[in-house]
Amino acid sequence: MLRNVLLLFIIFSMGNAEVELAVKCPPGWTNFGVRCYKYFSQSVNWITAEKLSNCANLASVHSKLENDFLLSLVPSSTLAWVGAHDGEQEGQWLWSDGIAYDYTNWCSNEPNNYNGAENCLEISWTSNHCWNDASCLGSKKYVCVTDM
Ligand SMILES: [Ca+2]
Ligand SMILES: [Ca+2]
Repeated sequence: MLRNVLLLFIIFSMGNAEVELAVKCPPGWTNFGVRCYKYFSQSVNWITAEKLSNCANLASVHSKLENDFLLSLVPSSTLAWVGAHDGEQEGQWLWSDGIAYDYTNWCSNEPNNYNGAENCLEISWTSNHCWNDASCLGSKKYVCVTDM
């Protein structure tokens, strides 16, 4: 009996822990998995977005589910920066938050490094809402990620 009560207590405690995790995103940020995300509607170039103090990192994307989640934060027909760039070496894409580059959703014929000068990743391009490499100097809205 005592063992069962203990077990129930442990399960109940774990349940509470999950609830607590889910509400730990800062105000205005949305939880997905174990991280928090926020769409910012001012338009800035990629490096400005990445360095803004209210943006821990531009978001990284690691699954279709996460990609769909990010798109749900961005108004339709709105381009938004996320954190991948190939500025160090052409074609070698990295996420600014250091997490492995293990998923892509490029539009067909992208990334094309147009004019030899497209090193930053924008999402929600074309009606397919896929990825495009764009000039990092362009001003766009952006999505950030932070740990809980
Ligand atoms: Ca490039
Ligand atoms: Ca492109």
